[in-house]
Amino acid sequence: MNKSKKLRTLAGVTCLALAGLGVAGMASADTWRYAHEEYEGDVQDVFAHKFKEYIESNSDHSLQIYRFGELGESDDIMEQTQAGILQFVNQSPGFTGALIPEAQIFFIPYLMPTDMSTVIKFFRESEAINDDFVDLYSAQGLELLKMYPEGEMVVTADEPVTSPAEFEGKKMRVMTNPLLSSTYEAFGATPTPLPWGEVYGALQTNMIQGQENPIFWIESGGLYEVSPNLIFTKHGWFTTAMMANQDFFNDLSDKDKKLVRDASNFAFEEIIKHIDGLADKSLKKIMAASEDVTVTRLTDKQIDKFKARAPQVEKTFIDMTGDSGKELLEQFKEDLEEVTAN
Ligand code: 6CS
Repeated sequence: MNKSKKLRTLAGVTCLALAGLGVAGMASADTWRYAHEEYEGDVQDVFAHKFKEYIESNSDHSLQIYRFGELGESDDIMEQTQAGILQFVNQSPGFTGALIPEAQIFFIPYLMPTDMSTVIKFFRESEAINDDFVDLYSAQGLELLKMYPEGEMVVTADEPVTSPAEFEGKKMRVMTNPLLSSTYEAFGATPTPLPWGEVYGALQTNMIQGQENPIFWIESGGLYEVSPNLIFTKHGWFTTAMMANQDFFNDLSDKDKKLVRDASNFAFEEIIKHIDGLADKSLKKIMAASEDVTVTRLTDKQIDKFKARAPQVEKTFIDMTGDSGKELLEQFKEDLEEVTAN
């Protein structure tokens, strides 16, 4: 080997050695995968991108986000997270009933308050949300990072419905959890559980005559085109949950665990700002896009008829979940009393 070649080889070896030292002395920069259930610009997508923004501005890690349909339905992304293929997933309790029956608590009608600031206070402060649910998800290998509200539930149907009697004979799509079926049975309708991907087509072909969702989703998914009568029943809020595969989370350094928790808190605060006024904006867009849309806001008297059916759903929830569900419900109610009292 001539002298200059020897020098070049030596420089190469030194660079490699330094690079090796660098790697040993630094935390590795990983790419984490995160899937959610919605489309570009929807609430879960905004949450995911705020989470990504925080992670990428405060570490060398990066986040790859997958939206609805890119990796399958909600059940598919949950399976992939439990298998460790994905590190993070956003799955709504509406689809988590088979895995965690207690998650169906959000489908007991008229349990949640209707005004947004109380709902947000509840999500921030509730022991049931921030402690009890963490344990329930943990038993399924999942590190629950945040539960957050997306918007008030609004029913859409082929005609304006104002009473349980008017729901009779209507097949209403519900997310795939048995308690939500009980709610719509109690409301007088025929519940039809379907994954999201089948809802628009089923409404279009009149296989079903209605469904429920927050207004932003009725707008973004174009549901008003095929189910134009919007009914404000005030019976609940669409809630969702963001979590990590627990083995992955447990293996993170303390610094990265903190990073992930801080990123979840940051995304939560951003989403609260994002959903403020979103329903009104979305309703305006719907009204501008279609002349067929009707809006029915049930009166207190009309709501009372639906509310009267809630205790039977609460009983079904306890039958389905036993002592664990009963305790959760008690805590939930205690937390609600606290946030409404102050
Ligand atoms: O109704 C559904 O299935 C969907 N609704 C919302 C607001 N988000 C995702 C979910 O799949």
